[in-house]
Amino acid sequence: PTLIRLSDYQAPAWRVSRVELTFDLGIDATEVTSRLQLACDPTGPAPLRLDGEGLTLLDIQLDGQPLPESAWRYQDNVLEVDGARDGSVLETRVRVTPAANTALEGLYLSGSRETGFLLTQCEAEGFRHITFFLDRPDVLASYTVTLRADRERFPVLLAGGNPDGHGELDDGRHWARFVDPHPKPSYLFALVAGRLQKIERDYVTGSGRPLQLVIWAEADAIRHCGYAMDALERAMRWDEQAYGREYDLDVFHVVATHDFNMGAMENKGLNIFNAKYLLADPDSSTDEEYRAVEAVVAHEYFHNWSGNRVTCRDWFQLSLKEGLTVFREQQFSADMNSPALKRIEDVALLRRAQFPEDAGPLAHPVRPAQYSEINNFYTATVYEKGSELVRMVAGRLGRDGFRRGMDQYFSRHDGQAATLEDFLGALGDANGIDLGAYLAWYAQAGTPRLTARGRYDAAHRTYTLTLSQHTAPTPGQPHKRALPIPVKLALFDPRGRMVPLHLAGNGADAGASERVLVVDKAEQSFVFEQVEAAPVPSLLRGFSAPVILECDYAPADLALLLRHDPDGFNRWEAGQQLAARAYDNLREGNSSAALDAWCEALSALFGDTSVDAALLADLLTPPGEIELSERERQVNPSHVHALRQQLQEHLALRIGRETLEQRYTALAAHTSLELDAASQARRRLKRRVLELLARIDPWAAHGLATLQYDNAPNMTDRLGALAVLVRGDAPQAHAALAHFRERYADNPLAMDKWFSVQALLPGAVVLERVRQLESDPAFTLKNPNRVNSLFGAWARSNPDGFHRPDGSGYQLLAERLRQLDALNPQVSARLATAFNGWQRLEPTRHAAARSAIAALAAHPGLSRNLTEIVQSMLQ
Ligand code: BAL
Ligand code: ZN
Repeated sequence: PTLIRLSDYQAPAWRVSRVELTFDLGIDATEVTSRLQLACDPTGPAPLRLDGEGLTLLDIQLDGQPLPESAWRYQDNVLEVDGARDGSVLETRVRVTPAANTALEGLYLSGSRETGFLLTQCEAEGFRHITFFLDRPDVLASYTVTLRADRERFPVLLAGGNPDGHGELDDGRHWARFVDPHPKPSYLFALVAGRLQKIERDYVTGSGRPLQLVIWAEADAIRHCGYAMDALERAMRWDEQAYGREYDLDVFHVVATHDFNMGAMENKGLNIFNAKYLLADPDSSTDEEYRAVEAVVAHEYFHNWSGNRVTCRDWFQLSLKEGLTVFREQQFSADMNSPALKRIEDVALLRRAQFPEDAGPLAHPVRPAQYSEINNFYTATVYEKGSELVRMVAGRLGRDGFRRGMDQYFSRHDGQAATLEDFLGALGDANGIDLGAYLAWYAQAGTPRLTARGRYDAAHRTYTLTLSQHTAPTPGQPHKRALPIPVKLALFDPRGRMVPLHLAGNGADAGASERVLVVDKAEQSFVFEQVEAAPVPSLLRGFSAPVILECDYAPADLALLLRHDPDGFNRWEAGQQLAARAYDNLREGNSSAALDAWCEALSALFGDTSVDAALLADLLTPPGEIELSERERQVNPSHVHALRQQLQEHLALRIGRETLEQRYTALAAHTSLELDAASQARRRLKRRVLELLARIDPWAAHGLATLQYDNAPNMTDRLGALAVLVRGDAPQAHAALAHFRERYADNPLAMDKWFSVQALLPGAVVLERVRQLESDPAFTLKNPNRVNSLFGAWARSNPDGFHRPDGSGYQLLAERLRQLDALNPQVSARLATAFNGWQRLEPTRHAAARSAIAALAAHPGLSRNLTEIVQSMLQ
C-alpha cells in the first residue's frame, strides 16, 4: 500500500473559502449538492484535484456552466477538473447510499430502516464519502448547510453551526439551514436527521453570552442523558476558569448513537457520541462508566478550542489536538474527582495499552513519520502518551507558565491549522524558554527505561543518585537518543519522613522536600548533601515522565513508601512494584521477601480506617496480567494468570477470611444509589474485597455475590457480583446470567456487559462460550460496540482465555476479522491489534499465532486498514 510521509507535506495548491451544501436526504439515496468557492495562487495554478470516494456524480458545473465530460476525470478516488482558476465556483451534485454504508464513515444509517436516523462521521477522511472536496485538515472554510427531507420520517434536522432558518417544502418535506461562521476543516462537518428527542439547558458564558445546550437521543434513551448534560455544564465552566475559553456558537448540540466506530466526535457545534459515553443511569451504568461519560463529554467539548479553533496542519500532528485534549480532560477529571485516583487510573491505562504498543511491532512515535491508513493511528501512543508529553511540558512551565503559554498558543493560532512546533513555540515564547528539546519525544518511539542507583556515604553525609536512560530499538528506529526526562523526587528517612533536599552545586530550592531533576543524557549523577541516614528515594513522583523505572529497591524500602509516601500515586506505585517483585518470587519459587513485605504492608493498611476506600481498593489490586507479562522473556499467558491468582490468594490469606468477610459486610450495609465519591469508593472496595474472598473461600464469596446480585440497587453492584459468579464458575452463575439477559434484553449497553462478562471466563472453556455467544440473536458483527464487547473483551482483556496453546483462539479471531473487514475496516483493524505482543509468546503459541496472522494477511481483498496492521505485525 502507498505510504504517506510527513516529510512530503506540501501546503495545498488550492483552498476553499466558502462551502454551500444542500442535502436531499433519504435512507437509500441522498443527493448532495455542493458549491465550492475556490482560491489558488493566481500566478501558477496547479490542476484542481478533489478527493471523493464511492460517489455517483450526477452533475458538474464550473462558474455556472455545465462542464463537458472532456473537462473532468473521476478515477482512483480523485476528481480532476480542468479550467478552474482563482475565484472559481465549482458545483457538483452526487448521490450516496447511506443504508448500504456498513463502514460507518461518511453518511450512514444508525438503527433500523424503519426507526433509525441518518448521521455522519468525517474524521479523519469521511467527508470525501459525502462530496468532492480538498479533504485535508489544512483547508479551512466557512460552511452553510441546508438539509431537506421528509418531515414525518426526519422530523429533526441538525448540522453544525448556528440555525439560520427552516420551513416547509412540497410533498410533506421540510428544510433547515445552518451557518457556521468559524472556518473549519472538513473533518469537523456533521449532520444528523431523524426521529430524536431532546433535553435542553440554558447556559450563560462567563462573559454573559446566553446560549443553548441540547442533547438528542432516541426516545428510549433520552431519559438517560441528564448526567451528560450536567457534565457538559461542568466542563464548560471549568474551561472558562482553567483556560479562559468560552463556547463560540449560539447552540451546542450533542447526539447519541449506538452505531459508532469511535468513542465520540467533536464536530463543530454538533458533537456525536457513541451512546456508551453519553447515556448514564444507575440501573444500567457502573460508577466507572459514569466517570467515563463525564470525561468524554468534557474531552469532546474541550476540542472546541484544542482541535477546532486551532486545528492540525496534517494528520501527522494528530496528537497536537488529541494529546493536548486528553491532558485537559485528565486535569478536569482530577479536579472533579480525586487527583491521586485519576493519576493511578491514567497510568494504569498507559501501562496496559500504550507500553505494550510501544514495545511491539506497531510501535510508532507520538508524531508518526508515515502511515498507510490514518485511521490506524488513533492509538494509545498518540492519545495517552501524547498527553504525558504535554504533562511534562506543563510541569516544566508550572501552572501559571503553562496557562500563559496556552493563552499564547490559542491567540497566535486561532483559526489556523498548526503543528507541534507551533505548540511548543507558543508555550516556550510566552515563558522565554526554548522547549525544542521536547520535540525529540514526539519523534522517537519506544518507552525509555530509566535506571536509578543510589549510594549513601555516611562519612560525608551525601547521597549520590545515578540515573541512566536507555530506549530499545523499535521498528524503523534502530538507534535512540537520550530524551529530557523530568524526574520529580523526594527522599525519605528510615522512619518514613521526607528529608530536606540540598543538591550539591545548586542553591535553588535548597531545603525543599521535593524537586524535579531533568535527566537529558545517557547517564547523570546527582549528589544530595546533609543527608543524615541512608534514604529511600521516591522517584518519578506523580509519574512525572512516561518511562519504565528500574530501581534496585529492597522490599523494605518499597514497603516504607507504601506506608508513608504522601504522594498518593507513588504510594500505589510502591505497592505495584512490590507486587511485581512478589510475582517474581512466586515464579522462581525462591525467597518470599517481597511477597511477605507486600502482604504485610497491605494487611496493615487494610486495618487502617484512615486510608481512603477507593485508594485501598487500588492498593489491593496487583498489576494486571498484561503488565506482568512484560516481566517474562517468553510469555505463557496461562502461567501469568495462575501466578497472579496465587499472588491474590497469598494476600487474601494474610488479611484473613474473617477480616475480609467482616469488611465486606460493613461495606454492604451502606449500599446506596448515590454517586458521591464516598459511595463510589465503598462500592469499589466492596468489589475488591469480594474478589479477594473468592480466591480463598469461593463458596462463601459466591453466596455473598448471589445476595449482592439479587439485591443490587445499581449496575456497579450487580455487575461486580455477576463477574465474581461467572469467573468463579459458580453454580449460581447460570441463573444470574439468564436473569440479566432477560432484564436487559432491550438495553444495548447493558447487553454489551452481558457479552463481556462471559468473554472474560478464564481458561480454555471460554472459546466454546465465545462461539455460543456469537450465535446469540443479540450478537451482530455490524455493531462496533457489540463486536468489542465480545471479541474485544476476550482477545484483549482475557490473555489466558485467548492465547490457547492449540491456536484455536487465534484462528477464530482471524476468521472473524476477515468477515468483519468486509463490513467495517476501521473496526477490524483496531481489533486486529489484539494480536500485539505475539512475538514474545512462548514457542508453541508463537508458532500458532504467526500462522494465524500470516494466513489472514495472505487473504486477498483485505482493506487497507487491516492490511497495514497485519503486515506491520508480521515484520
Ligand atoms: N477526534 C476523534 C475523537 C476524539 O478523540 O475526540
Ligand atoms: Zn479527542
